Amino acid sequence: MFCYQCQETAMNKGCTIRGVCGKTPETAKLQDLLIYTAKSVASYCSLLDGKYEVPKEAYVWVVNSLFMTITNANFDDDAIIKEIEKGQSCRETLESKAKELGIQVPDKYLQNLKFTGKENMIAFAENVGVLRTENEDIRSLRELVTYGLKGMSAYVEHASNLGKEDMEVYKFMAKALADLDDESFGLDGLVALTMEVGKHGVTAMALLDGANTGTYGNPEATKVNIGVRNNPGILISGHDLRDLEQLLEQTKGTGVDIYTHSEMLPANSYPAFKKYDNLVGNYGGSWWHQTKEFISFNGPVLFTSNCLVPPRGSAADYLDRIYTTNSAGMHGCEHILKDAEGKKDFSKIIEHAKKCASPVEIENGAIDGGFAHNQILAVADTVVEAIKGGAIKKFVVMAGCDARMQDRKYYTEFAEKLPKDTVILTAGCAKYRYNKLNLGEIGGIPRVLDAGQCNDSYSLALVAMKLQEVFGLDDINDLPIVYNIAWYEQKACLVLLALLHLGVKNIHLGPTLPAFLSPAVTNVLVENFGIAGITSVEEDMKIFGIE
Ligand code: FS2
Ligand code: SF4
Repeated sequence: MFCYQCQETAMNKGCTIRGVCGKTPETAKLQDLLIYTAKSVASYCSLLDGKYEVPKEAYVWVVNSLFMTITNANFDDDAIIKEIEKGQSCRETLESKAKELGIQVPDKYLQNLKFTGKENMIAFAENVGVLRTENEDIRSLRELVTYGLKGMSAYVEHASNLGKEDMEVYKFMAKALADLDDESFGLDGLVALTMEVGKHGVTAMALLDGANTGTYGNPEATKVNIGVRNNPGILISGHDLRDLEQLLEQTKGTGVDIYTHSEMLPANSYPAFKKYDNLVGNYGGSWWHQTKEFISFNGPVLFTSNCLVPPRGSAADYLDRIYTTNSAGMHGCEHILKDAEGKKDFSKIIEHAKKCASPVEIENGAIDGGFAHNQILAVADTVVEAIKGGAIKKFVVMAGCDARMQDRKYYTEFAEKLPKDTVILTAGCAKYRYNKLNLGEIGGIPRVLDAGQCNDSYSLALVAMKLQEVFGLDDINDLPIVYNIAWYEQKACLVLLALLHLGVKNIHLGPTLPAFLSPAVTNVLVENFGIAGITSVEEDMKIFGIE
């Protein structure tokens, strides 16, 4: 196996024996084959576009396959094999259509290639992984594009679950995948494709934002309870709001409480969810604490997307309490499918919860949430006055992901040491490094403004663009905003490319720069966009001009 798609990759080079995330070599290779199959289906979608109305299901399959390979989404070999088989039959249908229309199919579209059985799949996958590309710079850009597309798949799939789709985004994703391994695409072509991913990333982010806020209202400033009640509970993790809605509806009046976990925390700030008495609040910290926190939670946990950690040792005892849906999967855990209308039956989880003890309290109090674009813009006058009057000197975007590495303590220390006239803008699970520190307020505005999930990073871009307009600035980089982003998985890659597309420069990325960036590609990012890593808290404060 070879995988270097996330920040925790072994030795910051690549996982070759087993994933640090827990991915086995078999799972890694099956995921490589799934990506390869996705490229093949995407190539047919692209080839037929304009000549035949490709069924939307083909694009949806491509999106879901990409999503299944995101870090910590799916560890279930059987589910991945099923998806590969689905892709093969999808490709066969498209292939016959191409033949029927007399369209010449180039070799790279792999006519008649079919794999049967796990062993054959794994054997074939040896040739189609990351290392298939010899030139390290071409490989670096191909993977950067792939990870950006994986990130985009998450946005697009959650939006689609709420009935919002954009065919142009689907078609772009298919075309980008189809072009990716084209030998005629040199470095310049791949750099241009990378930028295109950022451009469509902004569209995908806006699509999901519209889907979430259009369905559930605009998040509003909320104190989110982090304590527990004395009823059995279900913990819902991941990012899918439609699943949360269905779970809240189905648990109404059953005596079973619902708690959000990790990236589902921001759901507590949506008006549509606040009306449910059975939504108690948020339980625990960011995703990687789950192997401890799921034990004390006592009840079942529903994963609606990443980030899932395969439990080991005594933690494995709770495996029978894990349920998955959408792209998430884990061998030995029940996976819940939707019907044709997108409805899911969670009765089994609810019955399971009734037999479990109530959660053990691990903390109490409340944390601030709900500062997505609408809420921030509602207090824009106060914010602008605070900037003009000098009460707010700088905004520090500390969005992104959290993960296990010790050196992520940097972000807690950075937040603690920020002067009192700075405000942190955040989104994603990176906030768990500092959202319980009580950093205070400036004129009634919390010093940590949480826009929501990593999927809500779009809010931060909107706020920056609004401030640029209010202050009449030509360049978004003239705002008193600096970017100190923590990354872990592939959605962060998409957010980065989207910010670059919007013209944001000098983004600092940590705790380490991606292993998949070759020195030459890193140079392109440094020279054109001022991308940098992190050093020490003190040094970086100086670099950011924070005193
Ligand atoms: Fe955090 Fe994990 Fe949100 Fe990422 S919960 S690192 O994949 O999706 O951000
Ligand atoms: Fe390694 Fe990350 Fe890939 Fe898992 S997702 S195998 S930890 S690089």
